[in-house]
Amino acid sequence: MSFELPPLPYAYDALQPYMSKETLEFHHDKHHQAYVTTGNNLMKGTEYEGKSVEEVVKDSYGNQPLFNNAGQHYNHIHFWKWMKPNGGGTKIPGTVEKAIIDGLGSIDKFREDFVQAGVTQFGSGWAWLAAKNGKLEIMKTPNGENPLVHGAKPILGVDVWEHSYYIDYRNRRPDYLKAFLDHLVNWEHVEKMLSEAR
Ligand code: MN3
Repeated sequence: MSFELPPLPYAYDALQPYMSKETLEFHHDKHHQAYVTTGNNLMKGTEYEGKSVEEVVKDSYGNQPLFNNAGQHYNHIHFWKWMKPNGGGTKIPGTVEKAIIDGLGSIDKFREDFVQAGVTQFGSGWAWLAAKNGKLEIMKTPNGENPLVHGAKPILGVDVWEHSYYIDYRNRRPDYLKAFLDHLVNWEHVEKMLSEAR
């Protein structure tokens, strides 16, 4: 099975003013497409052909060129679904709210630590809410890495590569992260990832 670029689950201008049409055109059509194309070229004729995206991510850890592209493909498949128009805020499905409180203490603590993880990820990478050993925790990873290679399952992730926010926020990464939590998070996809992690 080769990688395929999934269509965005909403219109390119649907997340404005928090994420612009221009950002999504570059981020989805150029950056995500490049991970798909490069990943497919690197997998051609190898043992990785025929594996699921998750398997390729886990099995290629250490094989950096393929891992970087497979990781980014997996991360972006979910990143598009982790956002929606009129999302975000603290109207969180009950199962997710309970799991966050059990793992992190409170919704406020989750918000604070998630933003902090994104702000302090030096250079390119991701901030995560992930399930590990039956509990939710905050993680951050560099480049295309994700919780799958750290014995955890991603529940919510945010891209902190500059290509995700520089057009709209310039260098203000904290403002981007706050807007993501307040206006963009698709809590229904978070709930789905949580139920699949259990
Ligand atoms: Mn990206």
